[in-house]
Amino acid sequence: MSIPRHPALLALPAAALIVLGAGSAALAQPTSQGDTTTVQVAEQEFALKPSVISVPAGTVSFSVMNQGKVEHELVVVKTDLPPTGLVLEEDNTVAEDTPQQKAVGEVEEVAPGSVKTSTFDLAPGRYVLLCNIPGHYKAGMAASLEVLPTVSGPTRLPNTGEAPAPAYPLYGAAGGALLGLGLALRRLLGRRTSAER
Ligand SMILES: [Cu+2]
Repeated sequence: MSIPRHPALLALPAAALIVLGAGSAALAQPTSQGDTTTVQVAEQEFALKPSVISVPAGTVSFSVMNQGKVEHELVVVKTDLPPTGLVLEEDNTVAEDTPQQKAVGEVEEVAPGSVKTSTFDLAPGRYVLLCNIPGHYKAGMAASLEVLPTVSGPTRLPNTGEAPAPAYPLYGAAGGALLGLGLALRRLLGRRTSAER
C-alpha cells in the first residue's frame, strides 16, 4: 500500500474508523483469544451442578469435582432440548451424536474425591452438561449451560502502541472551524467597509 502524502488523504480512512467506532471495526477483533472461562462442575450421586449458568463463547475450561462415592464423568452436549428431555440410547444413556444433540467435549473417569479439568472451544448456543455413565443421567445428573455470543467493547481493543486514530480528523475539524471563522470575519469586515463607503 502506498503512503498518501497529503494529510487530508490520511484523514479519510481515519474518519471512517471514527464513524465505525466501537461498531463493526471493533467487532472484527478476535476477543476470546487468550481468555479462558472456567466452569466448576460439582458432581455426586446423583446431581450435577455447574458454578455458572452461562459463559461467553470461546475457550471454556471445565473443572469437574467428583464429590460422590462412585466414578462420574462430564459430557458437554450441544442441544436445544431441555436437560431432562434428551434422546436416549437403548441402554438409557444419552445419545451423543444425533441431529438434535451432539457431544462436543468429555471429561472421562473422574474418580471419587478427585478433580479433573478439560478445556473446550464452545460456539454460542444451548448446551446440556451431563454424566453419561449408564443410569446416571436418568437419575438426575444433568444441567443446562448457555454459551453467549461474545461482544467486544472499546476496552478490548489490543494495545498496539500506535497513536490513536482521531488525530487527523481533529486537525481537519479545527482547520474547518478556523476557515469558517476567517470567512465569517471577512464577510463581517467586508460588510462594514462597504457600509462605511
Ligand atoms: Cu455419574
